[in-house]
Amino acid sequence: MKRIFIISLILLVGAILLIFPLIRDEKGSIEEDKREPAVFLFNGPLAVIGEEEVTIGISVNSNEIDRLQLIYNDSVLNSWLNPRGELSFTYALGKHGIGAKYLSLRSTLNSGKTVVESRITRVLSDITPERKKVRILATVPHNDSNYTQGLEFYNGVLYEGTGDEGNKGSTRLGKVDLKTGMYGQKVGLSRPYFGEGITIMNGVVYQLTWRNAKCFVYDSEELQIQSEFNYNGEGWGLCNDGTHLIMSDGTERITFRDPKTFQILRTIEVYNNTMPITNLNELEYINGKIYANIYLSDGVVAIDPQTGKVLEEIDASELTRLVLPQLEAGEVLNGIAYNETNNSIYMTGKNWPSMFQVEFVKTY
Ligand SMILES: [Ca+2]
Repeated sequence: MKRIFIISLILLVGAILLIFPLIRDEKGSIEEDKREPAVFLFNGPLAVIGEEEVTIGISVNSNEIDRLQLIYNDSVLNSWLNPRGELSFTYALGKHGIGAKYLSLRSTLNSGKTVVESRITRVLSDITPERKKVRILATVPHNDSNYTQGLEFYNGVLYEGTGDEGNKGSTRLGKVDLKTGMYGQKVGLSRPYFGEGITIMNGVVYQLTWRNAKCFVYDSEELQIQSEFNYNGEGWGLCNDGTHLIMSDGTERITFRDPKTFQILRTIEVYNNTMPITNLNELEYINGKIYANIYLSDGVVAIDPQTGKVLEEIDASELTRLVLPQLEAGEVLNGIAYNETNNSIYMTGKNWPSMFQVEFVKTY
């Protein structure tokens, strides 16, 4: 019994001696990693408004830095050689546009090793959006089995594209009779395609799909498929400014694309003066502004196409209230179409029985 006890004791001491250096090593290495050669003096992400100047504080923890660079996305804002102690740099980050960017410290050590410390920075819009609401000018029928994803006029004719609600192969694209709300000429996409936003430009209809990463291209007269494009990510809303296709993907980002190749030409991030506006859905280009339905809300935002700043926030809850008793879950406001031949705006929602001619008026 005594021998067993002694053997156990020896094994225990042996195990402790074996494990202890491992624990010590692990702790030592963690502490070493924590000590970055240079760090920002603010915690968490940084938020700034528009082109206000912000002072960025930096603490240098190492005497071994040959060169320290302050980098904002791809731009080097400042460099220091053999930096010591605390540093600061004052700059208007909004000069590079609004949205989420990376602010980084790149330390190049005397040994040649490079260490990078990054923080997310959000530059918010410096514009307080104008508050507006809808005023109803007329009510017309809408086909309540149309799960509306795209709505746009072309040469005075209303085109509507739908999604495949319930995975039944019910994606449609067609021309709508405003008097009845029903399709005249129409075509369909079979499963697995789930139709999303549509836009019409130079005699061509573009129809996005939700998660199929494919845009179908039809001629606007006969609605025959001519070609298709592939893209990355989800497809939500689509409109055009007469030159470029403008696309949303459910985030706060909007991409401008070449109508001939579907390649991305530029991107904007949509912000108001407090936050990014995500869930951007069906789109419409009206007199130099992009109007976007915000998915699962009664809100529409008007966006500056150059900067991504929100110019107007429009409350369309009056429309939802009028159709609410007949709605099921998910049958939300979605669809803005501008008829430039008579300067009228129409709005509807998914499976809504009505479509409304509206104007946007200031809220006092
Ligand atoms: Ca539209």
